[in-house]
Amino acid sequence: DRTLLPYEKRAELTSNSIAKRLFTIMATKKTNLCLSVDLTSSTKILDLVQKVGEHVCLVKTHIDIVEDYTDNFIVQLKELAQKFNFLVLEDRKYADIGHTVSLQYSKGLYNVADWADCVTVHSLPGEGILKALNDSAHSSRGVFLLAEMSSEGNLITPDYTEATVKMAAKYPELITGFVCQKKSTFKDPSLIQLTPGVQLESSKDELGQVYNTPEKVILENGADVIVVGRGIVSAKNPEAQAVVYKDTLWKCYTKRVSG
Ligand code: 5FU
Repeated sequence: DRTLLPYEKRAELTSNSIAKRLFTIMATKKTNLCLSVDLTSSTKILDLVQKVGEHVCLVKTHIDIVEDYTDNFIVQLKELAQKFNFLVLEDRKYADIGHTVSLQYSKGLYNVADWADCVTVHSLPGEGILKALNDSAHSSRGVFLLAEMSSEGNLITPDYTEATVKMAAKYPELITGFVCQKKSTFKDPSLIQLTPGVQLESSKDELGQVYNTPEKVILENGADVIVVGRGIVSAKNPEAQAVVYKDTLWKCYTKRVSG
């Protein structure tokens, strides 16, 4: 059972450098919280990250929703990443043919390859998408492959999930882990389960997002890194709420690994 091993042990098993760093950061900072900073203003993002940086292992961006993007925004975000020791995940969910994805990844306005430690990728187009990223990403980069989604009625089937996990096994140096919802989705303890759709109370939003509790996703469903967006971002006091999430999530993890 991959989920019973502590993060520091799993860090020793990784083939991907970002998975190793992320496991190590979680063990050192004692946090498995990933903040999804889904805000559209760069100053608001930087203000929030300045406040919660010490409590997170990973900051997840959707860079294409930022209305005032500049290269300086990235410089400042990366300075905060250095200062607080967290990694940056651009949740781009690439889903095109390999050639196009290699351009989307390393060209254009955002030049994601330049700054994102890791990115999210759909397996839908087939292996070419991973070949493309393997060729264009340098060695300290990683990919979270989407094996399942949190949203209601999504079209991913068990066969699709299984084929996705098989595809990932061909690119051990590239793959950091899976975006998924279930413990049974994969077995390899060197890979990281990134699970979104988490709030303190189970609920739904009005557009199909489904929320499970920290206890459920960590103790039953095998989540290693837990993505929280609006649970923190929309709170009255995001900083205080980040601490609540961090403590709750870490308690579930320690319970899990202490058997
Ligand atoms: F791959 C996925 C998924 O299956 N569900 C998600 O919710 C990604 N996400 C992202 O996590 C989504 O794009 C948001 O950025 C974030 C969840 O935000 P929330 O505010 O906690 O619902």
